[in-house]
Amino acid sequence: MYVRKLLKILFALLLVTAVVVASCAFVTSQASVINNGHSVQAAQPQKYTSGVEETERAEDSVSASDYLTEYGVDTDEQWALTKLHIAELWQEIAEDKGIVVAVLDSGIDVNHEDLAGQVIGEANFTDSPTADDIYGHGTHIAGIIAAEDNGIGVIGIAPGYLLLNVKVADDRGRCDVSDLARGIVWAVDNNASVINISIEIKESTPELEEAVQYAWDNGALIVAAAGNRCSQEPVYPACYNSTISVAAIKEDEKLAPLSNWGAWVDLAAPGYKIYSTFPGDTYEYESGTSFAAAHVSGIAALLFNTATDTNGDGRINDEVKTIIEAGCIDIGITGTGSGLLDAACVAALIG
Ligand SMILES: [Ca+2]
Ligand SMILES: [Ca+2]
Ligand SMILES: [Ca+2]
Repeated sequence: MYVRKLLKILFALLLVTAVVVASCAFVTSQASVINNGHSVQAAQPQKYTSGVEETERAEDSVSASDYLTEYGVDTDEQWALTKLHIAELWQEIAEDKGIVVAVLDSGIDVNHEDLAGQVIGEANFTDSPTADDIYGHGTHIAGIIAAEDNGIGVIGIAPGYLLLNVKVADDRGRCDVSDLARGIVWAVDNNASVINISIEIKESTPELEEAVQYAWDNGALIVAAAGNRCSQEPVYPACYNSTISVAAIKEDEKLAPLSNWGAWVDLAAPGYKIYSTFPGDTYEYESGTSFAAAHVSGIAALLFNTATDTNGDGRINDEVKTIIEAGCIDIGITGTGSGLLDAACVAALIG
């Protein structure tokens, strides 16, 4: 009798867990899951060392990667920065006015050597006892967006920018949709201009929709992963109108394995074998639309420095969104919206 009761409880617990996972799966993370059998090797931490070799290469010809090398980027590790032509935008936007980016994820290793001092606020909406990143996903996102230009590790799209650590996914990468909604509101109330959400939810809820609307009405821009189900089925919050939904491409400009696509996708960005920060002063490669979204969030953060309220509605998230969606190039992939985001196009639009 006792055993039967115990089994019943166990079964109930399993059921609850399954519901949570199904309602809100984390976009990506473990390479084995997201790469569909294509294994991605985790790299040893590598330090940037400036040297003669890089300088000489920069003088040979003037290409996007040569510009990046001058900025101290290892273009082999960070191929995405070359693909995005990010240096073109860095040249246009020199000043950081203190733009804040919220990372709604599994937490951030706030003591990471390549993110130190950048997290200015944190909140934990999960059952985990800590806002720290045990799972690893959020720290990787944070590094793509804002890792410091400090001669070590990697360089983020918006290097050294201020971050909010908003933990809405637990230490196994699972997220409750209500926690996500509360995290969005918290991020807006704590002055986030950009909100990165690399989480996919199958169905909209009124609470989530309301939170996303609250962000838009208050001048914040949400960038969300299109999801990794290799499907055209919409996911949330990516699918909402005010949100920029991002599919993932590989270096060859083909859709990344498992990346969603569809009429509801706004654009694409690099999201395959992306090298970035990982908890404990380490660095790893990850793949998925999560990381594609992070690149777009970084570019959005840069743009918040220069965009002006041309339509006079009192906020600039609409202008930033318009510039980003116009700053894409067609890569001939159905269901990737405006195409591949290109910082050179973006720079031309604001220059
Ligand atoms: Ca760095
Ligand atoms: Ca959208
Ligand atoms: Ca406006």
